[in-house]
Amino acid sequence: MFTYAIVRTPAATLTEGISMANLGKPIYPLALEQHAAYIRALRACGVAVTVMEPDPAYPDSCFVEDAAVLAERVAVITNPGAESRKGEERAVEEVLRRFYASDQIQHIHAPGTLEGGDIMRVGECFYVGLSERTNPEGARQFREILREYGYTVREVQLNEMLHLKTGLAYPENGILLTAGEFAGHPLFRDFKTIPIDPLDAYSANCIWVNGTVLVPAGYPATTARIEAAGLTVLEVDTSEFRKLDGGLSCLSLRF
Ligand code: CIR
Repeated sequence: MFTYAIVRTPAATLTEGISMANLGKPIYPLALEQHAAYIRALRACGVAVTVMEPDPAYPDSCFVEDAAVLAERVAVITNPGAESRKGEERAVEEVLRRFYASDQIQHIHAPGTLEGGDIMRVGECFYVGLSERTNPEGARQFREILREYGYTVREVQLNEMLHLKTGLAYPENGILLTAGEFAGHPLFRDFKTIPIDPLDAYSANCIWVNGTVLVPAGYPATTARIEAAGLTVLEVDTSEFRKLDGGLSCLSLRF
């Protein structure tokens, strides 16, 4: 269960964020509205939300998930792989110092790079995607840190997706949502897999929050499949974040 979440209000420079989506620029006032609704959804799931101030120097900084990886016993501050995002992690670390003791805070150091979107937790195991943003050295450091705190790590090579959780979500209960290059992946054959339609691939990025699965609004087939698996769904509109390849998981750190 999660007690806390950290989010960061999008800055007006959000419109300059990194994007491969080809969906145009986000509409800033609408992004702010959607962000506020996202916070309400987290609170409705029973977590206390810390809202960080926006930082216009970092257009992508509302995607706080990439700046840290959190577990009960350790917080790993990342070194983002995208040049324009390096440094976002410092403000996130400051906030995390309210929740974690100094000896529970560890760092990924250059030349290692790692972004939280490449980490998917399943119980005591953390899957780490090797992507354009997370390099083998970052994954190696992550493995060493996690081992020290009693967790295990498994690596997954990415070939197409931005981040591991761009195409995968674990809504607990042994269930895995899979899209794109992860559909039928041998590493995940022991899960009860819910395949996401290729045209709805964006909606694979869902989050489990204390018994409720937050699903992006506008993907009825995905919602129906998750509900058919016996899970409770809450839809949240993230259309403006999608324009920057950002989804539900990217917008918060949950712990
Ligand atoms: C980026 O390219 O870094 C941002 N525009 C989107 C980050 C999405 N984060 C995530 O999937 N964890």
